[in-house]
Amino acid sequence: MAEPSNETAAPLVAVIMGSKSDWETMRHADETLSSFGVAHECRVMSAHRTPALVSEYIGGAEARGTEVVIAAAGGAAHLAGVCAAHTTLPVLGVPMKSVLQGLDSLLSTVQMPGGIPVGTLAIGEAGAKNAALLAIAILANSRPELREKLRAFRQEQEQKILATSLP
Ligand code: RP5
Repeated sequence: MAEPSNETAAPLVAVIMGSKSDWETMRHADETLSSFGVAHECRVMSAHRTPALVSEYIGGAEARGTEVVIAAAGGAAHLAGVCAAHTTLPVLGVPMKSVLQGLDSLLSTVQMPGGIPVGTLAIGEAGAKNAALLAIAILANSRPELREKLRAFRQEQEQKILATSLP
């Protein structure tokens, strides 16, 4: 299994997860960001096991040049909400599969009271991939080259469907 990567200085996207056990899912966010050439870093930190680290890391993210935070957690998944409490950067939450198939993670992540938003993606791998794509779409608002890459990626998907034939 690949290890969580620490890609570059000044990452545009911070990808954090509550446990190393989330990496097998969150590597899909890492791979998607890498495939678009987006500087990012992946770290393990936990809202309840390392609360001071989360506060310090997310509290300083904007000053380091980070523009989007992706936070993944499972179970009583408060990591994305805690991140959102510490920054006004956009925070994208990815609910991890769990003993309750991720429904607990989904509800814990998505049900933020009005005022402190978390943009919540699908449970598991699809959410990890889409969180990265949504982060790229946010960055693309001020980076035309990323917008072009997103258009090309959509066209690839379109072509795959158009080329599909059934037996
Ligand atoms: C959460 O608890 C983590 O995000 C992970 O999804 C879940 C289980 O963590 P481990 O017991 O595998 O460390 O905090």
